[in-house]
Amino acid sequence: MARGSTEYHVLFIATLIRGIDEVKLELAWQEVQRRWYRSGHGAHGPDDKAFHGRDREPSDQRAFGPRPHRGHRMRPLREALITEMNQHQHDLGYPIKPQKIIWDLRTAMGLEDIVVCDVGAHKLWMARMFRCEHPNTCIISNGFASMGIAVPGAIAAKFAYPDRAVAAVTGDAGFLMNSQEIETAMRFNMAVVIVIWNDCGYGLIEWKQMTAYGKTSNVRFNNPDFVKYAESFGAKGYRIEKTADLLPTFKKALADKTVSIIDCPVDYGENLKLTAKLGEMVCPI
Ligand SMILES: Cc1ncc(C[n+]2csc(CCOP(=O)(O)OP(=O)(O)O)c2C)c(N)n1
Ligand SMILES: [Mg+2]
Repeated sequence: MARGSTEYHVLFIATLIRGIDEVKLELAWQEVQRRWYRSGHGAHGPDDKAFHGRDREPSDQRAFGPRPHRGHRMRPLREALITEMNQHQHDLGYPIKPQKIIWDLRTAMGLEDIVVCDVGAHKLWMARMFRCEHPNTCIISNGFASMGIAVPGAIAAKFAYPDRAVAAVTGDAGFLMNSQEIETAMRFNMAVVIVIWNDCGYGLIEWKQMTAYGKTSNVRFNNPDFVKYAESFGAKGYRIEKTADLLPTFKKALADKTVSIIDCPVDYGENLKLTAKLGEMVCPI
């Protein structure tokens, strides 16, 4: 099975369950999709024409799942996202904008390196903007969307791909849910970089509360000193005090042969700006 012809989630499962026959896995996945569509569900939902301004794919194509690059239909969307990303290349605002964190991380990491993303506002930004050139290089906790996956997930990814650099991208709350696993990574001498988007809050919940009610409630908290916390495990800790330090810190941490924890203050003022922008946007495809 050619890697490039396969959907991300199929390969994700295939690479996690190593040794499994990938052809069988593809067939099983196609069967799951066939049943899904037959049961009346669909990737696009009933208003597909209204949403995309055109008819759905022929059913035989849908049965085999979406193929994002077929006919270059997604190219305008991809180009729009790249243009958006490029705007923040030199943005030195502090706290750091989500787009700039993603820009610098993407720049510092190799295209075959792996990012495992947690759940929260940072995930929405990563899912929109972290540019992937290879399947399974950005693994995101969707579905039940459990917080706390990024740190143990990054350790698992490093076990599976010891030759690739691996980073966990996580909110401060999600990090604190499973940060004890730093001990595991240290015990196995694993080089993993943990990037904490620090907003001292449940950023996504705050975002939703603002959108729904125009005010927030019980979403703020205090954090420990993440540098000292890292050091207490024997890991390296960095606090980004100015935006210009971000890219060099990513590079340094990715080259380190140990666990590095990067405390990265984030400007979630961008969240509601994104909501407003998306409300005005017309789908480019
Ligand atoms: C285990 C679990 N508990 C609660 C939630 C609901 N939830 C989704 S995002 C979120 C806040 C995440 O905060 P943080 O990790 O700091 O990320 P941020 O949104 O600030 O980027 C919560 C509570 C969840 N998805 N998983
Ligand atoms: Mg947070």
